[in-house]
Amino acid sequence: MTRVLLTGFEPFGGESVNPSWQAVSAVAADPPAGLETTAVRLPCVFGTALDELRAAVARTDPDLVICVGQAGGRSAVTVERVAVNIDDARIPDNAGGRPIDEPVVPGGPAAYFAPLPVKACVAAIRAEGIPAAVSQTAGTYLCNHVFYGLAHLIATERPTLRGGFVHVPYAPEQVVDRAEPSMPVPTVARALRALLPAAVHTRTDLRVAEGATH
Ligand code: PCA
Repeated sequence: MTRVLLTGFEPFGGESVNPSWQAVSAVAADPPAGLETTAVRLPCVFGTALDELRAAVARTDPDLVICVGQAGGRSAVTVERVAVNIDDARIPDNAGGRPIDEPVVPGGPAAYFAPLPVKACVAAIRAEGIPAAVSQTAGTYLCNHVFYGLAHLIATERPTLRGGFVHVPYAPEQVVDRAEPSMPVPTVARALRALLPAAVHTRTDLRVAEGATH
């Protein structure tokens, strides 16, 4: 049995829900065949979020870790390509912390590519009829923080682990009074269910153009 750890985040920035947690808990309750899936909710707090991720990895000893976060304003499920070694918080975290231009890991490399076949993951989601794309930046807030910390853990301590980060749009209930894109949480959960087997089984990523011109 392949063990999968999924993480989502608690709400932040004045929202009362976070679709990342709603979606990963739905997937863990009804996982794809052959995958033993655990979902963990991370706090939206610098440092603590990474401590809790590391503890969850130690506890569940997974083969694959997919961390998920809300990216308000995006219209597709996006699989992140690169994590950067910087915390630069535009808004305070849920404990009031607001690092500016601090490294996630002092002395760590500037960036890591996701140890994940990102293009095959995107293709698997699209095959379900759900909009998906490769993203070239996970930002510089909590999601990048956790993504970089995961990539660093894999690079330095767990070379056989695969892992990556997926950003998801707002849930419709978050944007009823705003002209912002959204995606129903059951659709996001379906996208994640499609991504997991591709992430586990793809050995060589697809060689298709998914770059950006800006
Ligand atoms: N999204 C934020 C942090 C938590 C979340 O769900 C981000 O993109 O950094």
